[in-house]
Amino acid sequence: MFEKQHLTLGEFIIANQDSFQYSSGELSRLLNGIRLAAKVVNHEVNKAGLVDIIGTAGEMNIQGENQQKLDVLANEKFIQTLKNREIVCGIASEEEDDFISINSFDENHQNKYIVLIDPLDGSSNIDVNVSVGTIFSIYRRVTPVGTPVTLKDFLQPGKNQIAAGYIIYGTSTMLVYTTGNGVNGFTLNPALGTFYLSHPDMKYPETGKIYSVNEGNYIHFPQGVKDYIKYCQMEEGDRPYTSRYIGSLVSDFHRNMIKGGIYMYPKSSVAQNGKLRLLYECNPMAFLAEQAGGKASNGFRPIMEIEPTELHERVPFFCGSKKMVEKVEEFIQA
Ligand code: AHM
Ligand code: MG
Repeated sequence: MFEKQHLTLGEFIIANQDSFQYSSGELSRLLNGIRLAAKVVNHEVNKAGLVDIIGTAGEMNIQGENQQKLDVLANEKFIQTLKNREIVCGIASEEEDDFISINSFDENHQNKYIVLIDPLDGSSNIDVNVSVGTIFSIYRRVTPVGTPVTLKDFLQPGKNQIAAGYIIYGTSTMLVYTTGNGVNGFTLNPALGTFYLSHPDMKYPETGKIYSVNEGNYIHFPQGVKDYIKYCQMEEGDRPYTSRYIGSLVSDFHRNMIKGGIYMYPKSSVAQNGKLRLLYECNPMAFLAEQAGGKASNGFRPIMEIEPTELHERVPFFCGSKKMVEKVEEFIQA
């Protein structure tokens, strides 16, 4: 047996393969593919300040936002790695208009997993040296194996997720993921290029003292959200809370999971469904949050119960320590 603190990510994946209900080694290969792509992207993100690689690529993505060069690169690296290793039958990316079908005309192609990915989230932070992240989400396809994937395979509710996780390119690079058996975090030793289990069985504190929201949008928020923000700022009991907002979902989520807190991206009078994407951002984070004892909601119902209707759909998002999410729901539903 390995000492827990000395386990590498590769060893951990193998060690846990058998505890996975549908174990066939396929998911392990897929997670190993993500591990490899994460290392490549980490290398690129880290040298961003050194070479002339930052700046916009001059293209707009499907969301109408300026794409940074590193987004494009991260997108390519993840897609390439997953394609080359022939471990998935389909990929959808926040940076691509449509999903990608892999080996769609090969009847012998037995792969049953699809991946949804936000290759580099929080990309407005890249050129100011602030942490960004990759978010991924894995499902089993619902259409028959050996046929081309269809939109139906991608439009599954979050509760169908098999695995989800993120990579945070921060002061250290970490990979945090769940396969439905709790959440484990691995830190990259850059000298060796190896991820080590550093945060076993991560748990959200039941409640916390941090709220994370873009308060610049306050005036546009629904009344319930405004009232909750005022509640956070009120001097009573353990309040006022601390406001912390990086503007990089992975980083804000990671801090709140460790310290206790809530992340909010509400709908507003200028953005009917908020900003975050259900499939690429909210569902994977919701799966991680619930596996860590936290909660994720659109203000009315659990994120993972929402039936998606389109690939790039957006939803209001409230995620964090259980008691805090329940409190904001109370305000929203009042
Ligand atoms: P992106 O996918 O274009 O990077 O946008 C997602 C990011 C999140 O990481 C972050 O929490 C949010 O957008 C910040 O948005 P805002 O600047 O509106 O507060
Ligand atoms: Mg994003």
